[in-house]
Amino acid sequence: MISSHRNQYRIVCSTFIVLLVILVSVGSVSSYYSPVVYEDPYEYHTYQQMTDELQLLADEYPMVMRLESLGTTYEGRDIWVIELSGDQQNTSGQSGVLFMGAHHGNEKPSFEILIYFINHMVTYSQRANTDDDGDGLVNEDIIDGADNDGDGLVDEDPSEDRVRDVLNHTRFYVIPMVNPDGVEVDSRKNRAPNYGPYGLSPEITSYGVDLNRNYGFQWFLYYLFPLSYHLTYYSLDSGFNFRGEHPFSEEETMAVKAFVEVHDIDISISYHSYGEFILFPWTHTSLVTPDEVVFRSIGSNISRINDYYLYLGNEYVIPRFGGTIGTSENWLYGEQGILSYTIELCEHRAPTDPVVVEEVCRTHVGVNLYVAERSNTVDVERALFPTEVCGSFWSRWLCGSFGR
Ligand SMILES: [Ca+2]
Ligand SMILES: [Ca+2]
Ligand SMILES: [Ca+2]
Ligand SMILES: [Ca+2]
Ligand SMILES: [Zn+2]
Repeated sequence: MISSHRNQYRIVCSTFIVLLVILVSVGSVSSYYSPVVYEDPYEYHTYQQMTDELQLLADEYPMVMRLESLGTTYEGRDIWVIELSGDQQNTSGQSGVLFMGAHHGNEKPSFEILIYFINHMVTYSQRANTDDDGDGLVNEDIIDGADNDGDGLVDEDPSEDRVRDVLNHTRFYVIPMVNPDGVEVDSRKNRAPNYGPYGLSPEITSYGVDLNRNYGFQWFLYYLFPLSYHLTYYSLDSGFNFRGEHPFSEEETMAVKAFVEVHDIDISISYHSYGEFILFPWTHTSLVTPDEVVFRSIGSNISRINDYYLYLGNEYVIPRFGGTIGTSENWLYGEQGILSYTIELCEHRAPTDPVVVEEVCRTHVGVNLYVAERSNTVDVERALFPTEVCGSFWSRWLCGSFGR
């Protein structure tokens, strides 16, 4: 009896050990073969990494790309502008588009998608039509947000010819980091010192201006309607949204202004994060602009590509008086007549999932290409479809010469 008990005990023990060994080996085998579940967080470019990369690309692709500095920031960094065109000599007969990122330095996807875009444009412009996904078809699924060939993958075989064609008809100006000082320290504002709300203090009171409140368009409305336009809030120099001492008080906004004033630009997009929505003027009133029809048409097509929400001018969460003064969008349209959009990328300010970042980058190559194609015809469209703006007395006050 004793020995049979012992035998049973041995059998149970050895079975247990065998099971344990099987479990451990299966476990290790399966973890060896299973796809990697955890990925390292996405690493956004630093200012220096971007600068190095842009310089390399400009050296490698001089036939389509030029790199220039618009000037330097308070901390001495160059504000880079990249010009992309199929014809570097001749600018006549081409339309122009402007893309900007990182007015707010902590909104990383806004510059990342533009660095990706520049890479895409230069490499695709220089190579033969390629079957990118290796399915035997060439360029069957261009970047337009749709699965054109119905294989379950979206935008997997972008067209090289499309890039060449766009570059022959359009001149691109890309300012990936308007606010490199802010990017460097992950700050919304730039890094210049403030001397009180109006620059009257003898000592430094705080640092940084919200560059997307510093553009000069209809600032007098702050004083006419101080409560509606939250004068005290936007003039608090230590605040998150400080507008600056006066319009264009900052190196960065001055640099953008000087550049825009001497270039022909038809459409612009200023990228921010986050929220997944699209805005167009006005940002300081719910009145619509004389270009509402064209604004809506382009905006809804952008929305079809990136699946973001398009806010219509007259449904803004903005009362007729009130909203935001000093945005790039308002100045680009109101003073320069450029069809200007703001796109808030992503569900989070700086997503860390590489798959999410890759997708937003790729999708916005499609948005940028679409806008460039459309820029070839907007002059004619704007003349054909003017919008009658109601309330002309107030619109003239609120919107300057554009409030026809
Ligand atoms: Ca291709
Ligand atoms: Ca293919
Ligand atoms: Ca597909
Ligand atoms: Ca597609
Ligand atoms: Zn922003």
